[in-house]
Formats: sequence, C-alpha cells, structure tokens
Amino acid sequence: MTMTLFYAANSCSLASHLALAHSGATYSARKVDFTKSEQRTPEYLAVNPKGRVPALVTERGIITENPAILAYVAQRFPAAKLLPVDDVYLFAQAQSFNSYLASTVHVAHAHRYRGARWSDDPAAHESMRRKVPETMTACFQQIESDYFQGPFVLGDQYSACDMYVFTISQWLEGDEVDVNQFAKVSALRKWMFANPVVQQVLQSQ
Ligand SMILES: N[C@@H](CCC(=O)N[C@@H](CS)C(=O)NCC(=O)O)C(=O)O
Repeated sequence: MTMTLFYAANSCSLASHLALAHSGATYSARKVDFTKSEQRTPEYLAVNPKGRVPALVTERGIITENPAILAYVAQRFPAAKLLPVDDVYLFAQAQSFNSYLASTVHVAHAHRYRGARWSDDPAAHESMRRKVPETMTACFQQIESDYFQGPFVLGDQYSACDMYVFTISQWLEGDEVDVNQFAKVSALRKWMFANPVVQQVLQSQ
C-alpha cells in the first residue's frame, strides 16, 4: 500500500509534504480544497475527524499533527536524516522546536483568520487579528535567538525542522511581518527556494 498525504494549498501540511518528498518514500498526495470546504465533508472527516490537514494514511492507520508525521517519516526513512532519530537528546531538541511551531507559532498565526475558534464576538476577532503582527514577530525573534543554530535550525544538518519553519514563514507577509528582519530564517528561505525538491513540492500544490 502506498501512503497518502492529505494536504491543502498554503497550509501547514506543506511541512509534512516536504518531509515526505525528501524522504524518498513512495506516496501519493491528495489535495483538500479549502475554498470548497472539503475539510468538512463526511468523506474527509472519515480520514481526519478534526477536519484539518495534514493527515497521512499509512498501512497501519492514519497519523495527524505535523510533529507526529514528521517524527514518523524521519524514523521510518532514517537514511534521509530528516531528524536526529539516533540521539535521544538531539531528537528531543528537534521535537521541542517542532512542538513550539505547532502549539505556539501556528496558533498565534491562526488568530488572524480563525478567531471564531475562540470567540463568537466579531469585535474580539478584530482584536485578535490586530495582535498577530506583534505575536508572530515575537515568535520569530524567539526562533532566531533561542532555537536556530545556523545555517540550519539544528546546525549543519538540513532537517524537518527547517521544512516546518519554512512553511510557517510563508505566512509572515500576510501577517504583516517583514521576514527580512530575521537573518537566519531569510537565509534558510533563500537556500530552500533554490532546492529542487522544495520547488517540485511548491509547484505541485
Ligand atoms: N496542530 C495541527 C494543526 C492543523 C491545522 O490547523 N491545519 C489547518 C491548515 S494550516 C487546517 O486544516 N485548517 C482547516 C480548518 O480550520 O477548517 C498540525 O500541526 O498538524
């Protein structure tokens, strides 16, 4: 059985998509069209009852949540060196970074478009939206000062952490944050845009 990744354009599923493409795995990618609310159809809710992407269908079942998918792909295809799976401490550091992106940075960004998750009050949505440039700037400052070793997040090894932060950095312009103020992230983005596998995945979206 070939694995299947359910993804949506311009979404966080790009991180898992990049990791699969770099892993050498045989997989197929199925687009979930948010403009048609396909993530809320019974067919997709049978794949992921949370109505979110990414979801990775494997021989043994379905995996959701980017940090889990990234860890799974990295451990299943260790030759791709997507994460330092042989070193428990370094693996925990990588998990710390990916968990920070999923639980804090992504959620900060979601306050721009998804305020309805937290409030029914349109004034509160607007208030949350206004805060996003400040919170996303603070998050990326934290990434640069406390996590990013350079030239890649984990140091010399290109990893799934880079793929994930690249994915979220794609949202900064829409969040009214100038990515150029983050030197390490900007250099990584330049390197990744020149990477043929990244280009192939971006064009397939
Ligand atoms: N914590 C989840 C977040 C998944 C998530 O929120 N995905 C968004 C796209 S970036 C989504 O599917 N949104 C659809 C919706 O809210 O209807 C992960 O990291 O995989």
